Amino acid sequence: MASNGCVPHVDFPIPYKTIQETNNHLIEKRPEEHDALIATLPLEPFLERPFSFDQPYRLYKGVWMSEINLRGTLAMQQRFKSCPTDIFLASFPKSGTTWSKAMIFATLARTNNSLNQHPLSTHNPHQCVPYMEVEFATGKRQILEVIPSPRVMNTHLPYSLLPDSITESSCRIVYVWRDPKDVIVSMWYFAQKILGGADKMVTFDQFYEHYYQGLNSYGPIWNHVLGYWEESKRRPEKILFLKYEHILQEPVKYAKQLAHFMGCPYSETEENQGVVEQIVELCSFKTLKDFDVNKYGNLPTSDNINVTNASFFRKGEAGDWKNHIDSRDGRKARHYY
Ligand code: PAP
Repeated sequence: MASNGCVPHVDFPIPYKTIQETNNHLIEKRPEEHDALIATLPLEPFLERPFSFDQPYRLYKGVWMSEINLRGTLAMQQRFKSCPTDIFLASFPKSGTTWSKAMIFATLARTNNSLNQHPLSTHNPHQCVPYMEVEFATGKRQILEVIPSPRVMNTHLPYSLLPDSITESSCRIVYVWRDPKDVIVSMWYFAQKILGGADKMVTFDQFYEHYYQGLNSYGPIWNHVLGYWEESKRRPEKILFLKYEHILQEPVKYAKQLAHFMGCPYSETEENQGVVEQIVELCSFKTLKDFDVNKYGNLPTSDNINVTNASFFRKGEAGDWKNHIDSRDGRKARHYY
């Protein structure tokens, strides 16, 4: 261990799945110390939720969260210790998390792995980069501690709920956001895949209305984006604020910006050899979607539901909302501008 408690640097990141499999002995009992507090928090006021999981949603400091994520969040706020070299990917769900996980991981993993036999060809990006709240909620706090530096971790928490150890240290945060209308459409289809069809869901109008009112997991989305945007203006060296639609338009430009921000800029030689383009290609929607692991694999989840790796790859485009929202209710759509 390094003197600051962080595990020393390795030349390339190891997929989190591998670290987890070799450190199962570190799994602890699920944290329960905040359950009494959680039980006092307001419950979701709406009867029909998009997901019919057992977990009710609670309102904590203006943010709606499932009880399990909240349990993880409170444990994380209390116990998480960041390292200066940590890189956090923060995002609202369905804003480009999978893609950004792949890009960050591949940017760091570009020296020792041939891009042809890259871990991303055999691991879903979510198996490479952990989702912090869930890891804390399921007793895997100590596994996060043994990830070699530089650790890459993902959170869906708004800036206001991040542990002080993240906001007050010199570690970096990459934030990706997306047109909220496309976020809603993307989540609508994702939920259908998980639940096994639209007939198990609320109607799209109800689903839309929940988001519109901020009554969704990690919602309201507006506060989420605004919190990171404001902080990125204040501390641009701390937060890289990226937009999904911009990356789609100019992936090479943003891949370079990402590497620079992460402290591992591309060398002139790498640029001349086309390494940036290769990484962009490796992480592209089409390449990732076509890997067998993303066609047939599954992810374990905290809610004991079955999430297929394929469910993270649908269209991968900007503006699909026009096929759903305008045709239903143009008045609502215009509120977003
Ligand atoms: P998560 O927050 O649950 O991990 P996230 O990855 O943010 O989900 O969102 C999934 C969306 O990203 C999907 O959008 P869609 O439903 O509108 O199609 C998915 O298709 C898209 N996506 C996944 N990988 C990529 C990629 N490599 N490039 C572009 N878009 C991608």
